[in-house]
Amino acid sequence: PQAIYLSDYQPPAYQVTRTELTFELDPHATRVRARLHLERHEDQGQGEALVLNGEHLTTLELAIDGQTLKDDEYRIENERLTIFRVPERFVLDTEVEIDPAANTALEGLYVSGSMFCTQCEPEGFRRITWYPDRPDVMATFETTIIGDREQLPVMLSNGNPVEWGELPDGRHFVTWQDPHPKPSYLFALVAGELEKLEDRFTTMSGREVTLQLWVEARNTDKTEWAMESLKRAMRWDEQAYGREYDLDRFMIVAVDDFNMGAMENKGLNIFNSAAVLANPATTTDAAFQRIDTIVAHEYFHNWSGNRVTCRDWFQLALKEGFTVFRDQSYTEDTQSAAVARIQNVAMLRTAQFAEDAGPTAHPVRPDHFIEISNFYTLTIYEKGAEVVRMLRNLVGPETFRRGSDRYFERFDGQAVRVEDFVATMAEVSGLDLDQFMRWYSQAGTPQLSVQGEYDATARQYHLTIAQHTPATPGQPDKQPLHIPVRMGLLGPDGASLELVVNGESHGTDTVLALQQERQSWTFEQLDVAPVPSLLRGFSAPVQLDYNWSRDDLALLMRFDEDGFNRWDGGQRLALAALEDMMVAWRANESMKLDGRLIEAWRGLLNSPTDDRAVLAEMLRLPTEAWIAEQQSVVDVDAIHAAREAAISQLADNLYVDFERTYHANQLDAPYAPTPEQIAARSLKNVALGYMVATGEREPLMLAQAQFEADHNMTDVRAALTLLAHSDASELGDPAIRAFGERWAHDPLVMDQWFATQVTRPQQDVMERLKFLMEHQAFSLKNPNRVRALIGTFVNSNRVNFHRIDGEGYRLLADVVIELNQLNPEIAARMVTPLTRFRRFDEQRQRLMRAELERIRQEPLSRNLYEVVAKALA
Ligand code: HT7
Ligand code: ZN
Repeated sequence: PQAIYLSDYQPPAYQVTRTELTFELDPHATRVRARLHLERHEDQGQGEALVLNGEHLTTLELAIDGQTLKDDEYRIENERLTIFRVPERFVLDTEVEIDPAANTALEGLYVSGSMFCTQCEPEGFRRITWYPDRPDVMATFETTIIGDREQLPVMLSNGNPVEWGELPDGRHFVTWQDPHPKPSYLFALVAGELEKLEDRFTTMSGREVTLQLWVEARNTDKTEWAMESLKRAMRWDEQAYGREYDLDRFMIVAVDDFNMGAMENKGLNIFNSAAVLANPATTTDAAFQRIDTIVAHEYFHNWSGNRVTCRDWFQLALKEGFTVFRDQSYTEDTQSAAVARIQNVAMLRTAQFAEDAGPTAHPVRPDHFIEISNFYTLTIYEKGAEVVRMLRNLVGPETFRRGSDRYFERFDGQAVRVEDFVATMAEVSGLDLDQFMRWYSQAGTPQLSVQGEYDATARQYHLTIAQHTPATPGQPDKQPLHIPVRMGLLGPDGASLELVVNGESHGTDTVLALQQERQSWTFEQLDVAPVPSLLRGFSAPVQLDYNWSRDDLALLMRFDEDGFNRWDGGQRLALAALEDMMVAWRANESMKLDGRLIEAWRGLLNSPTDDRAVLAEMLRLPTEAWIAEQQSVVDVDAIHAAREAAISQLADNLYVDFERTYHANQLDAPYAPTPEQIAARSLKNVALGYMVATGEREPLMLAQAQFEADHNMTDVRAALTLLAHSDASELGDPAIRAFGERWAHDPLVMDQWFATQVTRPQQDVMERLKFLMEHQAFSLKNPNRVRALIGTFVNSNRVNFHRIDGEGYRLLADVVIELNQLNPEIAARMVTPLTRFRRFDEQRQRLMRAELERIRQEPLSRNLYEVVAKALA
């Protein structure tokens, strides 16, 4: 397969101004007639051939201005239709047949259960009809859908329905018009037996919008939360960005088979049912929050993505990074801001940093790819959002808002580039953002090495920061970046110290602009050696190295005025303590947890707090994945052993504190996914987890009682996990059985059942996994099932996936080989853990590499080929 380069970009030779589609739906033989109104681009000379994309199409008819094309007037080759000579302005009619029921890749038009649905981003539309399938071709769409009246009573597409009626042979039709010119990737069609929840929203200028959430009948009791989220997001976007909705109706549809979370098609968002359906009995707090975020994210795309779209797919972060930043800000404004930031950063600096350090590392704006759907990555989304956050922090919130207003106004209806966004911010702020642009072109996580020196005589503190971005594939040398480092200084008593530079006070919190490879700052008028609080709020996506003592970390954890750094201080202190324990484990000595951590946690558990959500986060030890990120050679077994030992020693030492916390956070009120209730449940269940870790019987009985009380899925799932992961099989096995029987009818709950079982740390989990792969509720064809069972095992049960006999690697490779045939996008995602083999010891490296080699022997999809080839390069 060939790579495509950003530097080869050429504007389209022809624009489609209007697209008329007619679908005659049939599971195995859908007919698609397309009438495209085309115009030659004014810069193109005559004689430019028309080239259209098409895949898996059976072509039945091709005609220009009503004249059927002769065989020597066109060529179909390499998934392209080339028509040699076309007029300056013309109408192209095509008719093709496609097979949606055989489409297991879930790109283009496919069948999910009894529904028809589409996924066109990034290049799925070419599986529906011949088209210039690229985002800089924008047309208005009129779509007529014809289908069986009984089986497909509801037939939806973008925009507004303008005509409908009955047809002979039990069929009916409906025509939809979308007045907003859009690229083909935003096209959508859904048809099936669906029911709706309907609501209304009055926009800020007083327009009435009909909101509809379409689901299959069995899911009508799970729609209210997403509708509330949608209205909240619509209001927030008006207030925070001045963005108003622009059609008379906004529709969301839930489908069971979907490769990602959801899709922002104009006026007709299609959602993975796991990303939209919720009720208290079936859905955990974490899932409620995730749904809220995704509903908001897709809605926000209406402006950041749809009204202003991307010129080409290299610019993907223009819409995704910005929209993730917008959804993060929404969550920070509507939930616990500190926890939202902590959770996002925890994910970024484990999973995204790992991506940036691995064989598939790429810049936020890549400059080449083989398969664009491999680039819906944490780097594009999450690092892309961090880059926008840095921009906002550099220019300030008011200027940023002026910049975004100007960006939306100036580029409305256009397909643009990252430069257009950054240049608008430079223009409104007057800042020079040229160096800042390197964040978009350089891959890899910058490493900051910080040194502090206190000069008692001069009463000065010198802070020196050096930056270095490691080499990544294809980018051996890096240039210094423009890095905002928010910081403060603490006195030995924890008080925030005034920051005086060149005689000028900056209060207790300032931002240092690091632009050179090495830079120093001097803080004056300091009577004591300060403890630096660095990178407050995680002001830049970098790896920070500073040699804090453990006492310093305990101080930051207790007193830092920045909530994020209080959490981070605790994580770093715990990491240091865990490192001691790993050393002891390797030497076969007993692992003793540093008493300072225990005392720091005792302090936390005993001081009054008004933010229980943050407290719950602070009481979680660093994850195995983050600990692994800190090691040059990942020692899976030592990490697991040390972490388990630390949990049990914290539990033994702080039992009464956890017990008190558990009881103090019981709720009487009916379930609601409010920030206050979520915080209480989170804290209560963290405490119960530690209580169970003592190995005592009593907390297990509390877990069993909580499971049986069946109050809400958050509590039930937390209790089930504790029971199922314990050695007390007489409690765990019946709970697993009861849960499986009760929820056998609900695939989204069965996904939780799968995930709970395959995260069991004991070695018997592999047999359980193989058994569950044969379970009737499991199917390799459904991405949610694959993620819940296989994905959870390989990503969240590290100690068993990385078993030294290679059994985990073999199992994953077998699954990936099967998925390669069924669903290449999912295959390429699932193989990720194997591609990180260079991080492990020699024996594991050999085993993982052997599995990658075995995969490489197969006839590979472009998706999987690209990832495996990069890993083995
Ligand atoms: N913009 C959407 C991308 C998407 C997607 C990409 C590849 C394969 C399947 C997909 N489904 C949705 C999702 C979003 O960021 O909102
Ligand atoms: Zn998105």
